Formats: sequence, C-alpha cells, structure tokens
Amino acid sequence: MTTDSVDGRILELLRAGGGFASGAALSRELGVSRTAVWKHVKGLRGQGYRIEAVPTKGYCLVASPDLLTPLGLGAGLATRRIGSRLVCLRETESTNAVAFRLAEEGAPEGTVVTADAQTAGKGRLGRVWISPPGVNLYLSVVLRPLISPVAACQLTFLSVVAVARAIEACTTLAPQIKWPNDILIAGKKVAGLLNEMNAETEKVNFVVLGIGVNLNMRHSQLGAGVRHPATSLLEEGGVEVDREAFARALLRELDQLYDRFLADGEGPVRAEWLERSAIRGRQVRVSSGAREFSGEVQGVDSFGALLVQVPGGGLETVLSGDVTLC
Ligand code: BT5
Repeated sequence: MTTDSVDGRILELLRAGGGFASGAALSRELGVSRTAVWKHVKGLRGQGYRIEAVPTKGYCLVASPDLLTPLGLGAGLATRRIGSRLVCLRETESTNAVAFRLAEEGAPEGTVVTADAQTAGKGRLGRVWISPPGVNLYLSVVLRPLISPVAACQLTFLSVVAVARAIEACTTLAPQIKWPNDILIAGKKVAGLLNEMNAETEKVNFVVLGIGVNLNMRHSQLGAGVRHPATSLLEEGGVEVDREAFARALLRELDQLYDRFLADGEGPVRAEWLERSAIRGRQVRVSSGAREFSGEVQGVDSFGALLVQVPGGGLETVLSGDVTLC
C-alpha cells in the first residue's frame, strides 16, 4: 500500500467507527505495524487532521481540515464512477474551465475538480458566480455518457436532484427546485448549476456538470452583483456546514443518480425532479432570449424544456431562459 492509501484507510476506519479505534485493531486491519500506524497518524496530523491518541483507547478523529483534499474526499467514498479522479485546488478561475481542459486531455469519466475559491466563477449566459474563498463548494464533474447532444440537457435534472438530496442529508433545511437550474431555500438562491458540453453532431464527447453551493457564506460576502435574493445554508440554518462532509454526500448522490440514469434513462430522475420542483400548475413569467411571456406551467418534457400554457390555450416550449414565479 502507498502512504496515501494507508492514510486513506486510517481515515476511513476512524470515520466508520465514530469513536476510538485501538492501535492494535488498526494495525491488524491495515496489515502494518503499530509503529507504522502511529507514523501515519502523525503524518495525518501534519495535514491538518485532529486525531486524539489515548494510550488505553487508541485513536479518535476529532476534526478534519477545512480544505478539501483528494485524501479527505476520497477516503471510503465507495462510489462507482463519480470521484474516479479527484483534483482539489486552492484557487482557480473556474472549476468548470479546469474540468473542461482535463476532459479535452482525456480525463476519465467521474473526474472531479474542486476549488477553495474561484477568481472567475461562471454562471449561465456569461454571468458571474460569486466565489469567495473558504466558505462554499465549487465543484465540477466530467461525465462521458453515450447519448446524443440533445439528450445531454437531461443531465441538469441529475445535478439539481443530487444537490437537493445532499442538502437534506446534511441539514434540516427544505430545498426547493426552480427551473431550470436553481436551488432555493425559503425562496432565496442557495445553489446554481452550469452544465457545459463538448459534442459532435451525433454524439457527446463529454459533459462537465458545474455545481456551486453556498454553504457558509455570509450575506455581506455576496456583494451588489446579485440580481435575485440569495442565501447560504449557514444563513438559513444557523449552523456551519462541514464542507468535506457535504461534498462527499453530493458525490455519492451524483453517483447513485447517474447510475440510475444510465440503467433506466432520464425518466426516474425527471420524476423526482418534478415531484420536488412543485412548479406544475404555477403561474410564471418567462424570459427566453428576446421572448417574454406569462403562463401556467404544465411540466417539463423529456429533454428538460419547460412547457408553459399561455393565455389563449397555446403551449410554449422553453429550452433555455429564466422564470419568475408570479
Ligand atoms: C448559475 O447561473 O446559477 C450557475 C452557477 C454555477 C456555478 C458553478 S461553481 C462550480 C462551477 N464552476 C464555475 O465556474 N461555475 C460552476 P445563473 O442561473 O446564470 O445565475 C447567476 C446569477 O446568480 C448571477 O448573475 C447573480 O445574480 C447570482 N449569483 C452570483 N453568484 C451567486 C452566489 N454565490 N449565490 C447566489 N446567487 C449568485
């Protein structure tokens, strides 16, 4: 085993047990001496892990460093595809831009890029995603599904549902979904998603799912450039969210949903999206390119387009744009 894989296994075992694990048990489990276990514990402490050592009890993981690392994210992750390669950066222009470049260079499906801060975080349609350091999650995933470019829009359902599930797993808050790609808490935006694609006419080469979640950001860090009410999980729940635990929960949900998508198509994931979005039957104002109109939402089609019934009875299909609930 390499140093990294022993470190990873120690973290995994300490996390799984929750309390103390004896040096003897760890040494047995890992097939290394107790002195080696102690050396690895010291190494992990040097990386910011707070591991208590009590002679009669053994070792206990008290706290993990706040910075995301491949070691911390990957230890015991046990996903099938998502997280096959983990790249954790301190600062970058945009995790989507990095993931896109890596994918062009042949990065495998499931490659994940995170950053502590983004200097040019991207929203949709050339907008900016505010990305201060040390407080939020900025994460991008490379997928290589064998689907047509038109069908790739369906992957938005997947990342939206995964974020909603991760919020429920890590907090007591109730996320709401707003078409096409927003997650709200109490009507305020807490997460945004940006999928980008490299494709030919008939086939997708790769898709990058970009996910930004406001975890511990304060209102004051948002600045003036935000068009709609925004918030963070800390502002809404009053409790700091462990960034590593949240990221791991999100990667697991993505993995499970992507598995389902590949096995059964977009149907089941879209059904959960629809159930959670509670948008059917609502009156909305739609802005899509030069088009602006109001109407009642009938649902979404299998490609993720919003179906809106306009006064007079016609049905409008909206592939991209913004909606405001009336
Ligand atoms: C989005 O665009 O919501 C997509 C955001 C995707 C961000 C992730 S972070 C990881 C990955 N790497 C990237 O570079 N991007 C992705 P859109 O629906 O266009 O919303 C953008 C609008 O939301 C902005 O114009 C602001 O009004 C507002 N906004 C900007 N930063 C925000 C934030 N941190 N929280 C809430 N709202 C924000």
